Amino acid sequence: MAKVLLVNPPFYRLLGSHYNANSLGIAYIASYLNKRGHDAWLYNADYVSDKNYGNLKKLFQNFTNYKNYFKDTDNALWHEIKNKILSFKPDWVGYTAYTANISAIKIISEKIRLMDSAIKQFVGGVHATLDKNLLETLRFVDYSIQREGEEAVFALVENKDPKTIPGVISRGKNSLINNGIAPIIKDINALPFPEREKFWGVSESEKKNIDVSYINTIRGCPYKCTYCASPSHWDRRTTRLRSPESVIEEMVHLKENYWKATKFDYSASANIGKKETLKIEDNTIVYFVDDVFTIHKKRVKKLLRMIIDQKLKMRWKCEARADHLDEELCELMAESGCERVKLGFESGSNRILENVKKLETREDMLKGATMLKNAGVSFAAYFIAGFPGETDEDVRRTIDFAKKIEADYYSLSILAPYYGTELYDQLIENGHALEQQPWEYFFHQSPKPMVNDKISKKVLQEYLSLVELNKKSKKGYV
Ligand code: B12
Repeated sequence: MAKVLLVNPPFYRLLGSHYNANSLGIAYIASYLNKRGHDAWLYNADYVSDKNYGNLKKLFQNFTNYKNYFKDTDNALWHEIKNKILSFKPDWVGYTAYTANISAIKIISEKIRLMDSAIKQFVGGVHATLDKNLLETLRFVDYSIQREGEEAVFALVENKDPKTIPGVISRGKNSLINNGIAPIIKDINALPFPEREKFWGVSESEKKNIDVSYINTIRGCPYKCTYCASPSHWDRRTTRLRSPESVIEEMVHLKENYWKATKFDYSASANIGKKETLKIEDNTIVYFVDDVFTIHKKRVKKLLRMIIDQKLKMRWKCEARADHLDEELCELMAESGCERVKLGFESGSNRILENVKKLETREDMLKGATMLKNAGVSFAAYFIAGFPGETDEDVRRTIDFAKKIEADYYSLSILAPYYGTELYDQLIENGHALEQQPWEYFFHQSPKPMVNDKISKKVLQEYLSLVELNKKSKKGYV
């Protein structure tokens, strides 16, 4: 039996906040191992036992402090994380990696190797899938795993030869050995539900601070928006959907085992400010973390009908596209307990929407938002400014559109061209030296546009000030 610790690196903590949810990627791997006789735990280095969070504005302002953590590799925070990992006495440590996490993983994995060279370390997740040379950056990490981690990690901890395990990149004598992308897990209904118990470094009473209500029902996304890493992280052609029956089974499991025991009175989120600003009763809300929950209309309607018929009475939220909505779907959403739909509008300018291959127009989006409103479903609007070639005129269209839709919550980002996106590759081709930027800069709370100097400060400020509209919101952040 191998002792395995799967780590979510710190991110929001470095920005002066924290994030207390269960990371599903590593939670899936942990349960897969535990079902097969290993002892796998989750360690969220972004967890803090505190119910007050930074608000979004503060996250923007804390960028300087954030950068300093990476310069000060001897900071107490890094030692705290190293000590937590060592106290588990792991045989294996695995890190989940978005692009923004790579520098943190570098610091932590080096400290672990210096303290105990017998511990084997691996990395997986989005950035590990997309950056085939990641082990050259992470010199103290032994293996990098591409795409789905369950089967590859199981084979690794069973001590199979890494050079023969599909999906694994290992070190050869003179170069890296890439064993290619593994075949997909065809039946994702058959996977065990993600681990929701074994949280390392938190007491039993603190466990109720962890939001375990995230559910993943789809692996992949068939769209090809140029700013999103999903099309290359997951193969667009192999998007897999769990059956409504399997999703219902997980919801019932969640309700019976977790919601009965605890009434959460907090949110897991980094940017809500004080608990009081969370204008909802509690946090027992299922979060469907799929890229686009509504991809398959017939399936999603069936699922919502089952939630209604079985009287689950579980509130839920999801991410969706406005052009998937129709009146029937919106009504089913309302009736089945939808607390919020998160809509990625991105821009109010059709020119920009076309450039980024959103395959939706401002008019489609307005139609979808109106249908949600008519059905009484609350929605959050997600926007991005700072696309290459975007002008003041485009941003003004976004501002105008944002006001028109009267969303219940606004999230306003500035574009970070994520590694692995079509946009990132286009920008490199056009001579942007993005590869010279530190990995930790690739997130959308950066204070100024990374790849656009055309938008005036005034208009950008006007765009960011849309956040003030949230003060009027009846429900606030959900
Ligand atoms: C839910 C979500 C969030 C949530 C929750 C994150 C969390 N801690 O759980 C929130 C809202 C907090 C969030 C925040 C951010 N997110 Co986010 N998020 C997602 C989303 C929509 C789903 C992730 C998920 O749970 N998927 C379901 C599970 C089952 O899949 P999975 O995580 O990919 O895991 C599988 C494999 O990747 C692999 N794997 C994953 N981890 C590991 C680890 C090991 C060791 C191994 C071997 C394998 C492995 O095996 C897993 C099972 O097969 C994805 C989009 C997507 N489809 O992936 C974006 C996504 C991952 N996020 C993204 C980004 C950029 C961010 C932020 C930086 C945004 C920001 N604030 O600026 C932050 C960073 C947070 C952090 N902790 O560092 C990008 C990453 C792109 C990139 N190149 O970095 C994505 C791909 C979205 C996009 N549009 O491109 N995110």
